[in-house]
Amino acid sequence: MISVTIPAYNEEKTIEKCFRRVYEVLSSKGYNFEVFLEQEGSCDKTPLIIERIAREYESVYFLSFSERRGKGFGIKKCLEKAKGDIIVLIDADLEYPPEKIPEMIEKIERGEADLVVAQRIDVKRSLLRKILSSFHRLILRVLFGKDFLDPQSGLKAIKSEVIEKIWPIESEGFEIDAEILVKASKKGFSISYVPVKYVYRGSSRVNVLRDPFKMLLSLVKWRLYG
Ligand SMILES: Nc1nc2c(ncn2[C@@H]2O[C@H](COP(=O)(O)OP(=O)(O)O)[C@@H](O)[C@H]2O)c(=O)[nH]1
Ligand SMILES: [Mg+2]
Repeated sequence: MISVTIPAYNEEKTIEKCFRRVYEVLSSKGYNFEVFLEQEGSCDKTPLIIERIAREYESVYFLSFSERRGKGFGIKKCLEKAKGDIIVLIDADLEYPPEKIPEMIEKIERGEADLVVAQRIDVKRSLLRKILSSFHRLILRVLFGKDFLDPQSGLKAIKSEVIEKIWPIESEGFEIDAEILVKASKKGFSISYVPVKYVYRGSSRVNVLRDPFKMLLSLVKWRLYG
């Protein structure tokens, strides 16, 4: 069983397309799967769309909260309910191709990794985002002695055992991606990467002043206190 979690904030333009592509690719491979569509505080049609989709499909659930708390909060709410042996996290904005998911799942099924990260290649982003993400990767290497090739990637497949062993996850915001990698790696789980073509949509909700600072503080805290 595969559990897919799709956290969203104001994603009315892409959430349905993203869901349909996830659904198509997993159905076509014959997987037994469930999907969690989650949103908080969206002021567009995202809440209505996810509710409608969940009514339409079996094993598709929606989680909706009125106040925005963050991507990490959303993912954790889905993880609390997920029953799968493998958990897939994918952003709702279609920057990552859902068609890559089976290859990632198969790597885990073949025992080649406990956690598979979609590594973005040829990334077209603003210079500031590029600098920030290189800096983030460098800090991770300095603090944890390991090079996580794409720590902020929004597409991952994770053995559920990994989540059980690193639970409770504390991050409410974008720090959740690094938290999962750092804590999984500290517990000795293996991480592997598959290259993906990333389509930058230019509509990031990352606040380039506040979020990198929060991420840095979290990294220092995990280094000091585990
Ligand atoms: N649940 C939830 N999801 C969020 C929030 N902020 C962003 N997201 C979702 O998290 C994913 C990644 O966010 P995005 O802004 O695209 O970040 P980036 O791609 O890393 O620049 C997307 O699916 C967003 O809709 C939030 O506050 N709550
Ligand atoms: Mg994005």
